Amino acid sequence: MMSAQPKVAVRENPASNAVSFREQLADLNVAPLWDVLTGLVPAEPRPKATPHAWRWAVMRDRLIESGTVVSAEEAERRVLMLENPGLGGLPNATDTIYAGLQLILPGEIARAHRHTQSALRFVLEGVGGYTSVDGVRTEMLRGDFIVTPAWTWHDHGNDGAGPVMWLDGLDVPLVTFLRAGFREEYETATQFPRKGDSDQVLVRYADALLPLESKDTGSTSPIFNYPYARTREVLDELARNSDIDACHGVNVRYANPLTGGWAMPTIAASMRLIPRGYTTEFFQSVEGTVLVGVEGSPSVEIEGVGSFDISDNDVFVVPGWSRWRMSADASDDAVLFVYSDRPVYEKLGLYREKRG
Ligand code: GTQ
Repeated sequence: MMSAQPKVAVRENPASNAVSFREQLADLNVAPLWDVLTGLVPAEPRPKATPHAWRWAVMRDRLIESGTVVSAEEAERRVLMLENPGLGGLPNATDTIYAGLQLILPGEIARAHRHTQSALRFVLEGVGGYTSVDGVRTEMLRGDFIVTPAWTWHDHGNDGAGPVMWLDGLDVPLVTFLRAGFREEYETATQFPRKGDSDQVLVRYADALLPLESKDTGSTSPIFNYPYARTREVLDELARNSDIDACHGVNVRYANPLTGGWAMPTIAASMRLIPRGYTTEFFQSVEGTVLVGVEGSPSVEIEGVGSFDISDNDVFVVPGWSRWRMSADASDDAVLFVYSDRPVYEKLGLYREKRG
């Protein structure tokens, strides 16, 4: 849209009147690009997030304590958000991804709602937890990767005897940036009627048995629980029988069986096995990455920063465009869960990586 304003030729004259000129501009809600050009259009990305580890040994106690501070019913979702120290109090773990630790106690229900943000759950601890997605229920066991697609009804509960805790990964910062957030409450705390169990979903889609007339290429995988027991078995098999990826170790990515693409439209998730004594090559990519320790004693080295030892259920953030590599100590294979918003970059033609 062209404005009807006359075009004024502005000649910069810093010596005499640059300050007042800037003041005039500010009054007009405009600003000179030449002050900020190299920041606005940088030579390479400069994420604000810093490398950071949230230690399970510390976080677990605080999460359990949160159970005495607020009930799941009061909180709707009892979550401690992981705020990257480089981001000045934003509820983001990387510059562009949200992560939180959620607790649900025996007998509690986190009531049903839906929102346009997509969520993943990576289960850290506990037995008896479940989540329902559009009426289909799945149990939550440690290491399971669970998807809550955008705008699907979901409630969580705990039929067990102890606390259940997991990591939430959401595309909240992206949806906030795009001003595309919507949320609705379900009429009741849990969803009725129940429409079956995730096992049936898994059997059908994981065995590539699709309806004859299905044209569904849903942007989110119809499989919404990828159980750790199966993932671990596949990693073991790959470790025995295939070449290791120099940067990613033995790896599997969680795929949408309808498309072969990522399981979620905005988030890429994968599991890595680093054989004992192995160190990967350096890897660098634009997106920030969240890692969770699952087994063994991996460490992550970020070039120019240092090495971080990762214990079980520690959550670690590698900022975008860092050069980083993983290693496993000499005594145990290490397993790490990894997620990022790589699909967003890919879809926009912004994805870049460097190996080695
Ligand atoms: O479980 O639905 O960490 O709506 C943040 C927002 C979890 C959830 C979060 C949510 C949820």
